[in-house]
Amino acid sequence: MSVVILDGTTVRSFVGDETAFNKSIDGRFAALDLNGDGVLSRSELRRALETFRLTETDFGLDTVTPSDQISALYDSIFEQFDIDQNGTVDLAEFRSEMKKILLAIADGLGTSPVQIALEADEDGGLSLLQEAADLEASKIAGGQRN
Ligand SMILES: [Ca+2]
Ligand SMILES: [Ca+2]
Repeated sequence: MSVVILDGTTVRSFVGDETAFNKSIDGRFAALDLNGDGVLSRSELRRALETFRLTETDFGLDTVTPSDQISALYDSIFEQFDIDQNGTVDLAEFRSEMKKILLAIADGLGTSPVQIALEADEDGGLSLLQEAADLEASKIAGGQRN
């Protein structure tokens, strides 16, 4: 498990740093676009979500989540991303939704630094929070990134 410590300001400055943010989002999008057609299909996004979250640790070893519940969850996440509801998620939609998610997280965090366990991810955004924390750390460290 990975833990990041950050507050809303850290997240906002990451989202507000358009170069860093878009680079991060674009790289993620390209990695998710397995067939390289420039959009994310339902199955590509699902695969991404399976990578990011919904691992056994999310639910605990004793809990088995019915697969139809997981499918319903994937569908609702996909529909959230697919803003124009044309059945695919393009880069603009992906950027827009990730930005919304991160700003919502920033609002939730406020100004008090908190520890966040990455496995608690509810929306695919926490790996980006890791990058936000790294960006902040790199500024503090004078440009050095780990
Ligand atoms: Ca694709
Ligand atoms: Ca779309």
